[in-house]
Amino acid sequence: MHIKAFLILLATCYQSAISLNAGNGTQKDLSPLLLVSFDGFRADYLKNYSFPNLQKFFSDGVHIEHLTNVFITKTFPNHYSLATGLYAESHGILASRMYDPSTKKVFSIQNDSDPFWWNEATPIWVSVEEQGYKSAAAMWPGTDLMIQNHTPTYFLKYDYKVSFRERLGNITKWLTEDESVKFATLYWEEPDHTGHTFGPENTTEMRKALKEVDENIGLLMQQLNETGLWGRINVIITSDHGMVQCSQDRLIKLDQCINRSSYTVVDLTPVGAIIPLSEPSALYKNLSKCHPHMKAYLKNDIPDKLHYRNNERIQPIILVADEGWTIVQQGNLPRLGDHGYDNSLRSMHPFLAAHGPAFRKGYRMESINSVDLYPLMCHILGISEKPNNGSYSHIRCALVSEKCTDLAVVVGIVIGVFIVLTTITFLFRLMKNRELSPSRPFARLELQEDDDDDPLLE
Ligand SMILES: *[C@@H]1O[C@H](CO)[C@@H](O)[C@H](O)[C@H]1NC(C)=O
Ligand SMILES: *[C@@H]1O[C@H](CO)[C@@H](O)[C@H](O)[C@H]1NC(C)=O
Ligand SMILES: *[C@@H]1O[C@H](CO)[C@@H](O)[C@H](O)[C@H]1NC(C)=O
Ligand SMILES: *[C@@H]1O[C@H](CO)[C@@H](O)[C@H](O)[C@H]1NC(C)=O
Ligand SMILES: CC(=O)N[C@H]1CO[C@H](CO)[C@@H](O)[C@@H]1O
Ligand SMILES: [Zn+2]
Repeated sequence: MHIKAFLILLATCYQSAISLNAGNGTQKDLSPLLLVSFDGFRADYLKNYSFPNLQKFFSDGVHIEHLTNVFITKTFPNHYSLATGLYAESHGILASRMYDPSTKKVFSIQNDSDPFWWNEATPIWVSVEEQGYKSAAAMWPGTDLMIQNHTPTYFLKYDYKVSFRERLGNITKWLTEDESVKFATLYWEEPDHTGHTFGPENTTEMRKALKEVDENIGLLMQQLNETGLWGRINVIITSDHGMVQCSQDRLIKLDQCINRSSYTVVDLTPVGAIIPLSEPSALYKNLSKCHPHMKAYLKNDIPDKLHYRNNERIQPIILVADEGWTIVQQGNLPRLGDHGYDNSLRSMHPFLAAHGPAFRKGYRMESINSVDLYPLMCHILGISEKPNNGSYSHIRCALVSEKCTDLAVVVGIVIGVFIVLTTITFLFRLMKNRELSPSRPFARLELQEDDDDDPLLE
């Protein structure tokens, strides 16, 4: 008994020593974490095209079929949600084009470097730096500018002309040359670019683009292998949003409903951000009956489920086009494929795959919320979470360190046990009935015979 108590005490001390160590920036053997995004990788591309390298990657790791991402389903808001675990209204990067009414500042993805836009949240690379580790980044949105007075220790200035191979080369160099780099992130523009240009229903062009994406994943695995990182690094491959086909006959033309002199456009499609220049109610009334495939909301009436209301930078009127519809003022279709629509649409969802010592092998999950990734990454790195909208419990079963039993297995076992018990009970009753029923009249007699046979009575 004493020995048992001693062992329990020993185990407790050992465990707390581990958890103390995990939070310390000097921990040498903590596995680094690499987060990779292939922009606009719709979840179901995985079902409809071939990805030999990606398949190999998650056959030995984790595959989460689709991520419910955040509204609006655009690149910058969603990359910042992956890095902060926050909805757009809480991290402040609300769209590709923003206007701040109190400072009159304007944000666009070409002019994004003012920390003002980003400082409402703390992305994971900043927490990593504050914890005493180093981080490295190759063009993940927001990593080439100051956020709360930090950039990653190593980063590349955004330049779409830099090849995937070069971005990857820089990342693996930083990871191997400096052991205190514990978090790295890598961004690539495809298949988003091809999806916009040709539309996701152009299977010829998509097949070409997705083949290249898979080759890049192959290159990633190969380089990590050659540098000795493969197997001891945790790698997450994911994306920000999906893509849907647009067309010239699914246009919503604002000029047919409202006068250009009555409003300013901050952002247009598929989510419009409109500032009325006079009384909003008349403008709102015209917009709300403008087109059956477009919804108009006054800021206060934006549905809760979108988590897109509580921020100064959300404009007084928001327009949301239905899946595949495009809002223009007048004129032609700007893009054959687009995203940004309601985040409950399957076509807007990306996927996630993970591989490394922290992850289970050959594990599949149906879905998580994209904001759940942030608490998972904090857990893997042993750094403390900032307040966020994600939930570690949704995704913890992807980790080897968690004791989880597959729900299907549990249900299977329960049903199995139930069937066995029922069968046994049934058989038992049947046998009992067979033995007892015909012999009932003689039961007394048998008992007497038994009594006679009892050696103790002799
Ligand atoms: C970029 O945005 C800032 C405000 O955030 C603004 O002052 C500046 O004029 C903009 N630059 C360009 C080239 O638009
Ligand atoms: C990234 O790698 C290239 C070589 O592929 C090198 O020329 C460049 O200097 C590296 N950039 C940084 C910032 O280290
Ligand atoms: C796909 O795009 C190519 C290049 O624009 C074009 O030639 C081809 O007709 C398109 N295919 C479909 C099915 O739209
Ligand atoms: C999201 O998280 C932030 C930070 O904790 C919190 O302020 C906000 O209320 C949360 N949003 C929702 C909808 O719970
Ligand atoms: C026990 C231990 O390793 N403590 C270290 C934790 O990290 C700080 C610097 O961040 C060191 O000063 C401690 O020695
Ligand atoms: Zn895009």
